[in-house]
Amino acid sequence: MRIGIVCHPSIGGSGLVATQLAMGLAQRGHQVHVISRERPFKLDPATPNLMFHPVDPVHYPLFSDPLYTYTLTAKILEVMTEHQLDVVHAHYSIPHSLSAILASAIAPRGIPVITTIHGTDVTVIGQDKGLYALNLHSMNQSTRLTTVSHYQRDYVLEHFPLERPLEVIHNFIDLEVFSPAHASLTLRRELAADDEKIVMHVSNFRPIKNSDAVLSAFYQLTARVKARLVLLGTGPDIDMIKMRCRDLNLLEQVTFLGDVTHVEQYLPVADCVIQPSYRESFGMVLLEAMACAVPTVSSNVDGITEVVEHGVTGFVADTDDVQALAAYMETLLSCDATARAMGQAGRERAARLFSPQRQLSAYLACYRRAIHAH
Ligand code: GMT
Repeated sequence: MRIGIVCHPSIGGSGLVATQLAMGLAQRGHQVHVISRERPFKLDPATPNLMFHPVDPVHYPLFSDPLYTYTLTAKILEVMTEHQLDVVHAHYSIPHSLSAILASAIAPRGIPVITTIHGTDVTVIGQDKGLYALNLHSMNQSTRLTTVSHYQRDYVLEHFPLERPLEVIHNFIDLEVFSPAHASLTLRRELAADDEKIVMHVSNFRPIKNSDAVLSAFYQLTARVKARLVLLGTGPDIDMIKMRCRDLNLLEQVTFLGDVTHVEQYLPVADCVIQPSYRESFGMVLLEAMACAVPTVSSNVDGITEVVEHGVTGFVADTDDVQALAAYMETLLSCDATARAMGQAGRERAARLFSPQRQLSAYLACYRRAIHAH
C-alpha cells in the first residue's frame, strides 16, 4: 500500500505512535510518506520504503499568523497526487485530519482519510467552543475513525454526535527497543549512588501531568527510603517544579535531564516510574516502562487502567492521593522481589496486549476497509 501519515513532530505520545507506525509499516514493505512540520524526533531517515515530507512554511507579511493549516493541506495534496497514495492517516483531528479531508476533496482523485483521536485533540482542544464544530466535522468526514483506548472511545461518543463507528486500536510498543536488556550499569552509576533507588517521571510538564504530586509523593518517600528522582522532559511547569524542589530542600535528590530523545536508554535503569496524570487517554510512558520491566505507580484515570494492571504490573491511586502514591513507591523500592515480579508482569502484559504485530495488522485491516468503502 502507499500510505501517507500526518503527525506532530514533537516529543509526545501521538507523534511517537505515528512514527512507530510509519516505520513498522515501511519495514513490512509498504511505501510510507510521513508529512509533518519537521522530521519527527524518532523517525529514522534510513528506514527503507519511507520518505519524509516537511511542510513548507509560507512567510507573507499580509498574514500575521503562520498559515500552517493551509501549507499542511497543500503538502498533503502534493504528496497524495505525486505519490498516488492509497490512504492518508491523520494522527490528531485538528488540524491534521481537517487538512487531510480538505486535501482529499481538492485532489482530482480523492482518497480515504483515516483519523486517529489521541486524547488531547478532543479532551483539551476539543473543549474549545469555537473549534468543537471543526473537530466534529473532521471526525464525521473521515472515512474511518480510530482511537487509542476504550475510555477515549466512550468519551468521544459522549461528547460528539458521531455518524461513524469509532474503532479502538490500542497503542503499541517495540519490545526490542524498550527492554530491560538495555539497562546500562554505567548510566545507572552516573544517575545515582549504589545505595540510592531511582524513581523516574517522564513528562511534558503541563498541568495535566500533575508533576507537583510527583514531587510531594517523592518528598514523603525520602523520609523512608534513600532515593533519587530523575525527571525527563521539559514544559511550562518545570520552573515551578524547580522552585518547589528548592522549598522542600530536595535539589540534591532531584536530577533534571530535560528533553531526552532516547528515553528507552533511561527507563531500564529506573526502579519505578511515577505518572499521576489528571488525564491520559492511554499513557505511553507507562507502556514504555512496562516494556522495560519497570513497575509503575500512576493515577487511576481515563485509559490508564487499560494499560497497567493494579497490583500486578504496579499500583494505581487517586490522582492527588500523595500518601498512597508515596506508600506504593515505598512498597516497590523496599522489596526487590516485588518490584522484579511486577516489572516482569508488566513486560509480559506489554507483549501480550500491545505488540506492534497485532496493532499494525489492525491498522492495515482498517486501511483496507477504508479503501473498500471509499
Ligand atoms: O499527553 C500529552 O500531553 C501528549 C498527547 C499527544 O497528543 O501526544 O498524548 C496523548 O496521546 C498519547 C498517544 O496516544 C497518549 O498516550 C496520551 O495519554 C494522550 N494524552 C492525554 O490524553 C492527556
